[in-house]
Amino acid sequence: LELENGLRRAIERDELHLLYQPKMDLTRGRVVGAEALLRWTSPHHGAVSPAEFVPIAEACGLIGTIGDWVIRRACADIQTLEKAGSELVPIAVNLSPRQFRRQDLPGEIAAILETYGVRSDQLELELTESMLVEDAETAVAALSALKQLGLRLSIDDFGTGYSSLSYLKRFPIDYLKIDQSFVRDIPANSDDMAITKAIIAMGTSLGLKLIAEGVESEDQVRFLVGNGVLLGQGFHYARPLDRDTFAAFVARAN
Ligand code: G
Ligand code: G
Ligand code: MN
Ligand code: NA
Repeated sequence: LELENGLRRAIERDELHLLYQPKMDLTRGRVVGAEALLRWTSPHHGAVSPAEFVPIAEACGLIGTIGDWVIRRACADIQTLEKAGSELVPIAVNLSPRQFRRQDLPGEIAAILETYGVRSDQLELELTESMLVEDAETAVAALSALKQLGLRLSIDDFGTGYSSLSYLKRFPIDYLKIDQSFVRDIPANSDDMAITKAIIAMGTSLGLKLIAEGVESEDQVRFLVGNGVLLGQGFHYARPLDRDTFAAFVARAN
């Protein structure tokens, strides 16, 4: 409850911010995008992880406000980077389950894009697999509306949510993000390598682009590239960076 009250004031007190983790082309070392990651620095609790406060925000009804703030801030940052003459790459924001279920989400996002003069293909949405499996029919319709806006769509944490293959085929998505739990113990864990290969085979056969999360070593890069994964993100390349440090990273890499 204390966290909940703190969270209620977090936006007006300017305690939220976004960091950007580069998404890399593994073979060329170029930045092809970024994932926006929400951070809350509470004066009472210090740094609180979104893994902890997003579920609280969902439960107490604050997620609408916070989710809107994230999309707004990401678009404002894209506008700032464009004005500064930086090379633009698509920026991905994570959606929470309740945010995704809102009927007016496409309209809301369209209005924000318009406000900041951001093209729809510069914004990407990351949805977790578990958000899509509960009610796959409704998910197909909701995804289609977002896709029609021209947004890029990714399935995050892929491999952890038990998607049925028949639905995966019908989701109008662009990228599968291989969950970092499978990447972490490559090359030591042969089960994880087998699972990763199976995910790659499935994604490829469905015409999806694959991106690996949690890439921390050169060995992992070699395994991934050797098996056809051309994109990745992780501490091997960069931690989540503030906007201007991210822009400097892009300028250096690209
Ligand atoms: O960046 P970090 O490892 O602390 O993220 C922890 C979890 O919080 C991850 O699952 C990530 O997807 C999620 N997360 C980060 N930023 C956001 C956000 O803006 N919205 C939502 N819904 N989840 C986020
Ligand atoms: O659920 P999602 O994939 O959105 O979670 C992203 C989270 O993963 C972020 O909190 C980010 O800080 C974290 N992360 C990003 N790269 C790495 C990495 O290479 N290793 C680890 N352990 N975590 C990472
Ligand atoms: Mn994500
Ligand atoms: Na993930």
